[in-house]
Amino acid sequence: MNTNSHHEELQRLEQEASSRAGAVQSAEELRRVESSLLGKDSPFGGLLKHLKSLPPEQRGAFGQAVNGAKARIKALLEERLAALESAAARTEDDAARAFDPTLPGAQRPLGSVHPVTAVQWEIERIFVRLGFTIEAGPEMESEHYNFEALNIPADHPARDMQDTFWLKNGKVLRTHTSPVQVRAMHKFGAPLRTLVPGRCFRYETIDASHENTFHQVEGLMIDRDISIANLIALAKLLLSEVMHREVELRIRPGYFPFVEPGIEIDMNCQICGGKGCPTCKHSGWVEILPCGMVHPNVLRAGRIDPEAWTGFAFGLGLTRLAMMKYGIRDIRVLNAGDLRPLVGARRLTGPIIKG
Ligand code: FA5
Repeated sequence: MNTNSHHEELQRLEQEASSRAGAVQSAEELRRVESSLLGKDSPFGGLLKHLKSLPPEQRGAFGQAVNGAKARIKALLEERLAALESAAARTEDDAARAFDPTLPGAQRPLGSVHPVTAVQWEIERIFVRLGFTIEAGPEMESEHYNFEALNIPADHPARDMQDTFWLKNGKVLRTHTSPVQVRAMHKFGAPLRTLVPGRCFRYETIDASHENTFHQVEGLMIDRDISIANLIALAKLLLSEVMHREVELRIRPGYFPFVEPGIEIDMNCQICGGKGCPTCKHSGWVEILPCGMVHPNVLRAGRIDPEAWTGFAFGLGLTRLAMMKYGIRDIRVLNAGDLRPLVGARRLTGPIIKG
């Protein structure tokens, strides 16, 4: 190659630099172009070798041409870098201007637990604090545990107190959580403190306060010298803690074959404040906590000596308590699968209006 063609090569390099620099879109890409055009392995290396082979009188002019071309390419790349940087700054600026802090934030709907589950967890926390274990039992239950072990033999009229779903295999859908009383006695013996939240089933006519599928929480405490006073104190603590306020209780005699004596603890209706509404059947009171002292026959069925141990049991209407707590007027809402009334449910926080 002669000196003329080397001058052409310099021109070609400048043109290449100009078109490649124009095409790059980032500073990083530009650095790669710079190193391929001006770096160690660039065509300028070959041109410098040629410089050495020239006669001394031509070296000065050719050296100046090479350095001039290099300087122009460098300037061109720097200019392109400045342009890229200011374009990036403009994009950031535009993005910052596009954010309007006065607009309301995006609404992200949050899920929550079902009201019955929320109350169940709250009750579990209270009883775990008091040393109770949490147990579960089968929803498809034997006639033995659902009735016989609870002092309700086949011919006992109390079988009609709870309308039962009988299954083809001779078992029942448990009508209450009480069968787990005897199951827990078999498992743990005495002394015993256990809590059993669970689903129950009854062949009922459905209305605002009756479902065929609902939840109860069974409580059972067996020890030396347990009395009905312990039971009433615990009932008051439980209902007041769940409602986050002092509740009014009404205590009246109740009959259940598996307790003696049996009592019914009612709570003043938190929906109408005791004035009377469809939820409390216009009585101002809601049946919430039937209970009593465990019948000796039930202790015997659980292989516990009734001469040595006494105990109390209760069967809290968990679904009804959740309705009271969240102001849900109709029990059917809880199983209907429509989330809107449940999301709208709020704990009642107003003062209790005495009935
Ligand atoms: C019983 O089920 C007894 N096993 C409770 C018990 C346990 C008594 C231990 C003594 C000792 P009862 O049938 O009353 O009792 O039901 C208990 C509670 O469950 C009621 O007070 C009520 O709050 C709730 N309940 C009963 N039937 C329904 C229903 N169909 N829908 C919603 N809740 C119900």
